[in-house]
Amino acid sequence: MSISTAEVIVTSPGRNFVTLKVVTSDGVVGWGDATLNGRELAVASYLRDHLASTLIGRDEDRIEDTWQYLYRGAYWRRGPVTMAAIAAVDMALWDIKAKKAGVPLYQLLGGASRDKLRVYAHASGNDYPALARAIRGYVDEGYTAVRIQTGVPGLERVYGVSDTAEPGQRYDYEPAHRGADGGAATRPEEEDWDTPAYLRHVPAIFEKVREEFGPELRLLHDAHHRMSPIEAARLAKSLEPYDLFWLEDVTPGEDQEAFRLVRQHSTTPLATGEVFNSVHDYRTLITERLIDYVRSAPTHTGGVTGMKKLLDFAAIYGIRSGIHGPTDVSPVGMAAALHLDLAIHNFGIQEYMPHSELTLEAFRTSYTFDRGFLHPGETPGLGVELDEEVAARHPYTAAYLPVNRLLDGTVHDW
Ligand code: CS2
Ligand code: MG
Repeated sequence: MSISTAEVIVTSPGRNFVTLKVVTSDGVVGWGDATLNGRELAVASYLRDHLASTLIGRDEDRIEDTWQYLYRGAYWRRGPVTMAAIAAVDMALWDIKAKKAGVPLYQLLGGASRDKLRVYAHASGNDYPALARAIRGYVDEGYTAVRIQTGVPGLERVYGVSDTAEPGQRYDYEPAHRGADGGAATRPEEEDWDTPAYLRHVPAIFEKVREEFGPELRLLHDAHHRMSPIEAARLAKSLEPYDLFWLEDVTPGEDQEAFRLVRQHSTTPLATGEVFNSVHDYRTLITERLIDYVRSAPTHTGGVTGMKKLLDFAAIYGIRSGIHGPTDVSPVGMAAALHLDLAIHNFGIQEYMPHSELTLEAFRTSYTFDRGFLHPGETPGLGVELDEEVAARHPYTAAYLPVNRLLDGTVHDW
């Protein structure tokens, strides 16, 4: 048997997704996610114009060989566009292999290492009362882990903080923005940032959260790469009394050595890697045990095959998974994460930002959520199918993540 067609579908049911549909000569369909937020069409072109024709006629069962062919064989290695394109092919081939075997993908990855997957929710609020309401909503739904993002006095808007953080409306938070009328954006919006104000405010918020919600709730925080190493060290140290599950992306990730300084000053667990795309991005961080959780997603790291390499490498050093699960990873990519989460030994936690109803009308999923835990389900393959008719009704609409500037106008990390 061999691959007959490889088609790229770009659709926007609520937000943009790039999906690869691979069909074999005997009619088995595999789906892959290649969504790269704000750069979707670059990956779609990489797949359509450079990879699709090389897939036709290949043996769909040779997943590792195909991965190496696309990675090693391309000469130009790594990078988010390349690795998202490889990810889509890889996921589709695993989907096909598991469908042919008649088993959910996690069975091919070694079977279940646990019964269910602890997830963390996103709670945010511009002020403490709004934040507390959002946390309470999640606790009432049974969540045992919550990411806390807060507005900062003096800043109009802070990335990751929803304007509508009331229970029931909180899923509205979406990091990429279309144009003012809901049409195509022509350029990213810009947001202000002030590190000293943030560093002063955040510990006080965590003190209140611990006071109100007690010691057991797992608390996480995402610093979104905004600090210098010494500022990051100060934040990690100042949050120690509040016993975080993790502090994420304290400083820009490509400077791996910077984490040494943070580590020297604090025992707050550290997570990073959502913008990484290869195991090599983590070498220093993992071998020197500078972090506690790897944040890559299958969609951005060469699929199931790329993630297995990373997760096994991390496991040797006792480092656990915390796979990136924002709404800009499609339900196909989310399912790939869940099958890996269930199978690996070094699972830590899974990020869960539920997709909108419109997105879930286009992508039919079989993963299930129950009181703070997810399970990938027992449907053969990944367990997600794209309804192409629904997809066709929602064409691509340009949307961008914001750009971040300091109060004096300097472009800043984020
Ligand atoms: C965030 C994301 O989920 C997270 O931890 O950092 O919202 C991230 O900013 C987006 O996925 C960017 O596309
Ligand atoms: Mg993050």
